[in-house]
Amino acid sequence: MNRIPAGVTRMLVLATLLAAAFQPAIAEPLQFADPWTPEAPPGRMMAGFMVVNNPGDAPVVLVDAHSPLFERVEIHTMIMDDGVMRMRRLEQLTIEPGQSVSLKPGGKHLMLMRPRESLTVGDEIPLTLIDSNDQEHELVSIVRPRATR
Ligand SMILES: [Cu+2]
Repeated sequence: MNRIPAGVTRMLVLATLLAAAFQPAIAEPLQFADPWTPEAPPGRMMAGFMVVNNPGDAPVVLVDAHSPLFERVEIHTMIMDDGVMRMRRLEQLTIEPGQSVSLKPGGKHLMLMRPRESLTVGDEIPLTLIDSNDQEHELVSIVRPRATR
């Protein structure tokens, strides 16, 4: 019968507790409701719309995005400039804990630039959003007819 000395058991428990304490804080993954992309003529840039929810208890700061189907993906917002709405790149998009941010036509959006292939209604666009902790958040946006929303 093998018996583990009490001292060893205590050390194992301590090691386990220490390992847990020094785990880097991993934010809960973001949730994406209804990601969609309006159809666009071939070769044109496209947009990504959705509601991003942060179910965790720490803010998530999105800093970058990419997709295998586009050469470049940026996070954009709309600003009023001399009476004209213009798009501007956002370096950071913060989703506060327990909160949602809507990416929608006329507002914040993902800008899907320089498509690598033609996409039509029903196609799926894999997207990866990267936060300030280098964590990746995956989603799939569905191409829909432009007029339905
Ligand atoms: Cu844009």
